Amino acid sequence: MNLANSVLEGDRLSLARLLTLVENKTTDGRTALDALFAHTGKAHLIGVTGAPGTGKSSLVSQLALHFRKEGKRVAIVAVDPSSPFTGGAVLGDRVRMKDLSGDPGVFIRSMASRGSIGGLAQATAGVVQVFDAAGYEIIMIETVGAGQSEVDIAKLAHTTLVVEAPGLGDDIQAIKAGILEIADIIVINKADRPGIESTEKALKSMLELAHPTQRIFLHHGAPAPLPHPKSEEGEGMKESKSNTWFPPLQRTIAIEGKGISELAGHIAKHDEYLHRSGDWAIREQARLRSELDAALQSALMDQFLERLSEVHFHQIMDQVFARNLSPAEAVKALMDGNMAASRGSKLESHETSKTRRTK
Ligand SMILES: Nc1nc2c(ncn2[C@@H]2O[C@H](COP(=O)(O)OP(=O)(O)O)[C@@H](O)[C@H]2O)c(=O)[nH]1
Ligand SMILES: [Mg+2]
Repeated sequence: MNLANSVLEGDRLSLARLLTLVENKTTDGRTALDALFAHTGKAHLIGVTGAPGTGKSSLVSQLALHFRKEGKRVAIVAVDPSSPFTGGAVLGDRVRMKDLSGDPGVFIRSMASRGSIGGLAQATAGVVQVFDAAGYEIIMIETVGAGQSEVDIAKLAHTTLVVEAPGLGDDIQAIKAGILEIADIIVINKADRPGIESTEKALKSMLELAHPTQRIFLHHGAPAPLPHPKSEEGEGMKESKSNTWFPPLQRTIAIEGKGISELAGHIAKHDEYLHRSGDWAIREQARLRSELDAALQSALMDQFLERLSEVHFHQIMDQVFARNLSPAEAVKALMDGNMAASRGSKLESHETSKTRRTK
């Protein structure tokens, strides 16, 4: 039976099986992804990132409940590269997400952490594509905001929420400027906790510093007019009528479900903004372009290696070790050698590659 088709028909068991195949980067998974590709591009991908303990999982659960009330199907992808096993944190998340279990309109998937961080981002992208094709309108991706891997995963998202909370160390410097740069919406969770005022104040001033220069949308090459970033409490830093988006700040108390519908409102506004400004298409194209580049690079590398004579490669390497050839010269020699090989004896190199493959 065709796995891709049963996923399109809404079969949950097939969906779970395909997610595993895709996560493990199997050939069957790849084939199914190819078949599903034409059905993707509809979902709103929402990244949720921030330090451990800020309340990301609690927020994601609450948002999922909210979107379910709007009748939308919701997929949740939890990514935690810092934990080598699918234990602890993820299990806790699962328990907390119990309100959602049993709802056929919700699918929760934890990414097992294996292989390289780049590999994790790639596997996550595949899993997200499967959910998209399977008709999940909202896909939330929870990542621990710690470094480049999260930034890579955040690039997948149309809308990125950065979650902060008071009391996670008094030092506001701990809030990485880098993570604010990827924020479309800033959530200050645990608004029931002391220190909320100063956390919010610090975030506001960091945002005002960061934004005038960094997030101006260039419309036909000309800078968009700058809206005034400061206004009354609660009304500040929202999107203006122009093609510019200033990340709004939203307070929430995830454990009490407070601020959730306001947060969902900001998400809806960002969605609207992305379409109005043309940013949605720009983000989609940039993402597909980099996917294409990565696939092309690896295909070219495979093709190159297939034609490469191992003996020749080691000879060249030895020359580099002896510092007779620079790495750049070595590459040139290898490329020239391969070109000659493919020109001279296409048949023969085909034979060698065949034998090499069957080994
Ligand atoms: N006081 C308070 N605690 C919260 C709030 N949101 C989450 N928590 C608690 O903070 C802890 C970490 O939450 P979790 O959602 O797992 O955070 P994550 O690590 O960012 O996914 C849990 O014990 C939650 O119950 C909140 O708004 N207020
Ligand atoms: Mg979590």
